[in-house]
Parts: sequence; C-alpha cells; structure tokens
Amino acid sequence: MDTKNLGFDSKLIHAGDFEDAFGSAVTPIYQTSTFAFRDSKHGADLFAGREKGFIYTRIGNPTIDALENKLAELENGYRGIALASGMAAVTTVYMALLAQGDHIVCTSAVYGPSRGVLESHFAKFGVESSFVDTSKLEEIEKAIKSNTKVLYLETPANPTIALVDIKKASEIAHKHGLIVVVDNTFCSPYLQRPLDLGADVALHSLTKFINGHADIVGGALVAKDEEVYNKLRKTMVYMGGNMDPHQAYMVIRGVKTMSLRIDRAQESSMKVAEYLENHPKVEWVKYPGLKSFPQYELAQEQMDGPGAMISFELKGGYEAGTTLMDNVKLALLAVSLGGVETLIQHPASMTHAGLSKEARLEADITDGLVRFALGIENVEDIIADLDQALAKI
Ligand code: LCS
Repeated sequence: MDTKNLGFDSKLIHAGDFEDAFGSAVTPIYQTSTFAFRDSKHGADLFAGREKGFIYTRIGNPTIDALENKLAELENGYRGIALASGMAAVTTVYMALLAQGDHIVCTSAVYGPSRGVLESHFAKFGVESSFVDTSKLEEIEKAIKSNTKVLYLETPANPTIALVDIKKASEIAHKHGLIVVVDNTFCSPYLQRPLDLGADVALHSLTKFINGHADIVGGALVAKDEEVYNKLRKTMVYMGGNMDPHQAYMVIRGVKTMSLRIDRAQESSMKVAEYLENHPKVEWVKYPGLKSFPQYELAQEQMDGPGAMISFELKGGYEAGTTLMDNVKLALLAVSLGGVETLIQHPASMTHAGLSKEARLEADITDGLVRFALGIENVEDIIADLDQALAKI
C-alpha cells in the first residue's frame, strides 16, 4: 500500500509493510543469515544492484528492511538504517562522516557515551571534537573551524532537557558546509522531525519511545538525501552494526502504539511536573510543557508536544537524591526511558557518578538532579508514589 499520504498514526501501523506469500497481517520474521540465489545471473544481478533483493542479513533482510522503510517515512527521510543499538548508530555516524584531521562540534550535555567514544576512541584516530552549549547559537558559530565536518545535536538533551533550535543551528552549520545530525531519541518522530527542520540525519536509540516496551536495544539512522545515506549504509555494512531480524520484528510491533503511549505519558508528565513545581522539597523542575521552562517558546515551535521526560532538582542535594531513590516503590530505579514503566534515576550517584564533580557541574548535572521517565501507569499512582518518597527526605 502507498502510505505516503496517510496520517502519522496510519503510518505507524502500515508504513513499510510488504505483502508476503500468505497474506500475513504482520511483518514476518525472516530469521535467516543468508538468501539463496535462483541461479548465477540472479546472484550477479543482486551484487551489481541491477535487481532488488536480499543477499546476506548484515547487508539487508526483509524484516529489517520493513522497519527501515517505516522509520524513513515517519521521519520524512530518504531512507533508514536499523542498527544493533543506539550507540551503533552514533558510532556509524562518526565513522562514516569523519576522517583523520576532521573536527566535530557536539552538544555538551549529550548522552555520555556519545561524547565518551569521541574523546576515548575517535581521538586515537586523529578526530578532534568540541563540546559546547548548543542551546546558545553563538557558541556553535564560535566552535566551527576550517576542518569541522559535522554538527551533532541532541535535543532535548539527556538529562538536562536543554533544547537546541534545530532550524537555526542547521542554517549556521550549512553555511559552513557541515552535515547536521540530530539525536531525536527523547522526542521520537511523533513529537519532532529534525529533517523537516533542516537537519541531514535523524538518529535514534530505538530502545526508548520507538520500541517502547523496555525489551530490546536498538538504533536507527534516517538520512535526508541519497549521498549521506549511502555513506552511512556502507559504514554500517562494513562495521557490522546491523540489527537482527527478531529485534526488528519487536520494534515493528512496539512502534505501532507509539502515539498512544506518548500521548498518555505526556499527559501524565504535565500533571507530575505541575505537582513537583509546587512541592516544597523541589528547587526547580525542567519540563518543556511548563511555562517556567527556560526555552518554552522554542519547545512550542519545534516540538509537537513536551514529551515524557522530566528533570528536577531536590533542595537537599546528593543525600536527598539517594533518599528519594531508596523510597520510591512504583517507579523503577533504572536507567533508560521511553518504556511503559515509569523509571527514575539520580545522575550524580548513578549514570554520571564516574565524572568528577567539576565535570558534572559543567554539564549542569547537579547533586540533587533527578531524571524521571514517565510510563503509562495511572498518574494518581505515580504522584502518590513520589509523594510518599519525597516525604522521607
Ligand atoms: N542517545 C540517547 C539520547 C540516549 O539516551 C541513549 C541511551 C543512546 C543514544 C544510546 O542508545 P542505546 O545504545 O542504549 O540504545 N540512553 C540511556 C539512558 O539514558 N540510560 O540508559 C541508556
């Protein structure tokens, strides 16, 4: 079916579907590593690209292809690539778009390993990186050098929820001939479509809202044009960061309910953010749906909804953070986000405990900062849980 002109929810269900021999209602799992050719001409035509089809699952597979086509339609891109994890997507971008002597400008509060792999591994190969507060456009312009090739943005950023103006940042980057990559994990294409705003590549940890059930790890890239797509695809195939067919099947199943899940989690997030904002033990709350959010106008402009991630600062610092963690009962004390279960974590004692206090504070990761990832339980239960745990501080 041609799904190009359907609405977003219809695309979630039908985009990327193909008809199989038995009329299967859902995309089947082609759990095979390789595909037999009819004869030598067929094999030769597939390798030469004269005929469409499948050769070997690292290069392509019908189940994975269906997911890639669905994601490309949801992001309004040219084509998609599914990968083993979000980090496989991140490293494929760096490997494909940077060479020795090149420089990349990144959001400073980017997901830890997306920064770490540049500093620890790509630096070894002579790739330079700068991490700046990309929510300030002048910082982007200042950081660009003659050897800069990529602007890598994460918006909203993890865990500070700082936003970047994708449209304006892309204009600056394109003036200097850079490729713009946006990690769209915190929004999903339901709430933000970076390619429509001027970016060249949208990146996802599928582990989060897109799969939505905390039962697989996966990643994806969607490129706006053929040239960038070909570079990314070739790198994925060579480096071996491919997704597995079963993983693809799980994501295809999970993504179908994405808008329903996000609608519910978002509605609850607004209520929880308002509850927290009025709580005496909470210093501040960062949630793009609150009028007090420093970039409220930008959130309204660039996002179709405020999402389901809240950051807040407890008045009692580090100890208040660990006390809250030890007393929540409904919220799972866990990293990750975007699943149907509500998760809570304390970056200073958990995800960012490995950083020095100075490095943490430089990235706005304060001692009392709590990251709250809303699930789809009854909001009254989520608030009651927070209420009893906050009372213990
Ligand atoms: N990008 C963002 C914004 C992320 O939050 C994560 C994982 C990744 C990329 C990497 O994706 P993965 O390889 O895990 O699929 N974020 C995590 C988090 O906040 N807690 O645990 C993982």
